[in-house]
Amino acid sequence: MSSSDRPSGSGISRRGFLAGAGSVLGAAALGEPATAAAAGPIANGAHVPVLVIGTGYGGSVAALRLAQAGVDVHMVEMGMAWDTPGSDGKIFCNTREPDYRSYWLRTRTKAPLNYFLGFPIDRDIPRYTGVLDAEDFSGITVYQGRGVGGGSLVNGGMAVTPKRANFPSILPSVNPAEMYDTYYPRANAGLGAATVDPAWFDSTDCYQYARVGRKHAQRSGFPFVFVPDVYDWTYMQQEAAGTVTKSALAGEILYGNNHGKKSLQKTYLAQARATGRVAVSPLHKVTSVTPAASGGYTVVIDQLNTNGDTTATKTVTADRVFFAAGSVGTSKLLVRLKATGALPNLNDEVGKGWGDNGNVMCGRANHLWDPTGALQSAIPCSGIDNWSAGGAFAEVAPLPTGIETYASFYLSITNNPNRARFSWNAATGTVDLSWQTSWKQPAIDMAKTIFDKINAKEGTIYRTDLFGVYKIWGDHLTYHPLGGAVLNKATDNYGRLTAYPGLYVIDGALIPGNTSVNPFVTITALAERNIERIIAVDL
Ligand code: FAE
Repeated sequence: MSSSDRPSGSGISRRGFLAGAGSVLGAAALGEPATAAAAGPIANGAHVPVLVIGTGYGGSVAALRLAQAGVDVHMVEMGMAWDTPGSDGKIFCNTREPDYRSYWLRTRTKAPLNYFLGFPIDRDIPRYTGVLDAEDFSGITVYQGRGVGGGSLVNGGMAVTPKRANFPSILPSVNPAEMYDTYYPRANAGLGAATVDPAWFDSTDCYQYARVGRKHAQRSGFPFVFVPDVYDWTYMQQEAAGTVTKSALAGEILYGNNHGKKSLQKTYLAQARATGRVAVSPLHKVTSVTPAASGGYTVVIDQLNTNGDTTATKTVTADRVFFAAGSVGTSKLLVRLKATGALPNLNDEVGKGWGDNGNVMCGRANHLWDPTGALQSAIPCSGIDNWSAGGAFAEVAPLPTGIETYASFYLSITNNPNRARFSWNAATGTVDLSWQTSWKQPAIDMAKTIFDKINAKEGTIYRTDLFGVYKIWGDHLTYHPLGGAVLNKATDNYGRLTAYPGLYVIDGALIPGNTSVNPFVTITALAERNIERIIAVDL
């Protein structure tokens, strides 16, 4: 399929971008004069005060706070705007029916859970700049969101603040008091995190799977905890009542959510655009940043079409550049720019300290008297906490197949100590990651501290049909890449790349590999902390 015969609405016109911004972002984005936003995609030769690479959590926080401080910001995003419906009237496709919108430049899906009843479930799709990237390194597949909003487009929205006791091992150089008194509350408010109403949880069909998870956890003596999410809980209750279009209850997760989830497009980015000082260039990928002769930095950007081809290469200058391309995106850029001489003075910590947040998946086969429900909300709302005793926090995850599976499914976050390193491979012209599949074994052992015990208590077994033929553990992937430009090592204690005044890292690359829970609240809170200092001191 060529880019010209895509289903209608798949391309991005400037008009569609602005019109969509109105419909998706709400009135907040419309009322202001939008000086910077009106400028449109960045022009070749442009000069901007601040350029932000990437539109995920770190980038969105930086853009909003800089704009509120009166600075014009241009955000450059390699993925699409995701503001225009396809011919089916929907912006995103469903997890059960992945189409051209699902994957970033793949011709076959690569579902995290890729088998069911022992049969492979991946299917052919047209190559397209879809919303979920399954990026393969030699020992691990790293899932990431692609588009305006970054990971917030594809993730489960679980907005978890780590326990304060665990914080010193998460970010050792950061004062816990300032995080827990100021920046975590600020981040949670900005993201719109809230917890499910426990009474509704107890009565609704769509969380039967989580109630089974609770029963099994508690019977084995594990604390079961409700976990905040950025999904609009009122909307979900209306879905269950049948009064609004179904989204979480229609299996929308992983390839985008069309209604209730408050992705960054509806929160930080909407506020940022409402200032009139923030412009976004979707389908633009930064390939180089280097000091400019005249001061500031020269940034080279490839403009992409929906087939992933470069249609134009633009060179712009910026006084300051924020790397917010995600742990993998930022690390790959910095490692390559250091090795190829564009930013040779970056220090030797660049590329180090990468971890997978200890992610490992598994399923359990329940007895016939413990059905988990044909209707499952795709938005998780709870977890099993065995961090202090066993090094594992397990999200009670949905398996929204639309049929009764008698399966309990879990994504565990574990205290896996292994860390990998990104390095430049001159022979292939790519950045490699040293992670090895066998490095997941500590994560499996930690997850087993929960599930071996539950299985023994319940007289149940692990599912062996979800990740291959007779394979128990989903140990080939992570949803939570962290590190690669670690705070106070590759950067100073606020994300400054000190060898190059005006260059900053402000995303998950700063966090050294683990947050003990799902990471985006910590990424957001750290970005809030750092940008406040940078605005006060540097600008
Ligand atoms: P991120 O959100 O990845 O944004 C980086 C952006 O930069 C992306 O939009 C990229 O397309 C863009 N980019 C990359 N390289 C370039 C370039 N060269 N030029 C221009 N743009 C570029 O970074 N976390 C939770 O806390 N709770 C959850 O429930 C949860 N569920 C998840 C489920 C899935 C399936 C996945 C994939 C992730 C999940 N996460 C979850 C992880 C979370 O989304 C992730 O930690 C954050 O999105 C990372 O935020 P950053 O700002 O670091």
